[in-house]
Parts: sequence; C-alpha cells; structure tokens
Amino acid sequence: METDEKTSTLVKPKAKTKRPPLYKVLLLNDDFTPMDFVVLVLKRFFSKSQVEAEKIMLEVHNKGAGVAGVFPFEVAETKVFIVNEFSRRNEHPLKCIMEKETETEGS
Ligand code: TYC
Repeated sequence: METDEKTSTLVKPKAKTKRPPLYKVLLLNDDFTPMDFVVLVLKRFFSKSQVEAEKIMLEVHNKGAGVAGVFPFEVAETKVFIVNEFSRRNEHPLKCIMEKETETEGS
C-alpha cells in the first residue's frame, strides 16, 4: 500500500502481471542456400504448411530476414541451435538467429 499525497487515501498498487519475454526466431538470407532447403526447414522445424513456408522463404529472400516463429527463450534457443546444426550438416550457409520481442510488439 502507498499513501496518495493529496487525499491521504491508501492506494493499492496495480498487480503487475508481467508476461515472460518472447523471442523471434529469424532466418537470414544468403546467396547460396537453395530455396527448397529453406522451405523444408520451415516445414520441419516450425510446422509451417507448404504455402506458409514458401511465403516466409520469399520474404527472407526479398527483404533479407524473416520470422520463422515466436517462442519463449529456451524454445527459441533450441530452434536456433537445431536449424543451424541442420544447415551446417547439409553444407548450406543458412543462418538462424533469435531476437527479443520489443514490449510494444504484439499487444
Ligand atoms: N537467396 C537464396 C537463393 O536465391 C534463397 C534463400 C532464402 C536463402 C531464404 C536463405 O533464409 C534464406 N537461393
């Protein structure tokens, strides 16, 4: 409880319902990874449909980066690791990174 300066009434501070931060998992464009491989990654690791995966892949291709999904920290971290490992094993330079969502995004 805090005292309101002018009226001396007790004001109960609003309960802070802070949601855990979310992280965007991004795919980065490069000149060498085949488009089909990026589509496969989006379908296999981010559960996208063929149509959604093609749309995201083209966005990355045209804009330089695109959001594959939004997750809590540890899930995002795992996705990034698995995707980069899968790309490396298949000898493609595709890079996956994570970025904290800013407070105003979403809602
Ligand atoms: N630019 C690549 C090409 O022309 C395709 C590509 C798309 C690569 C998305 C990476 O995250 C990526 N083959």
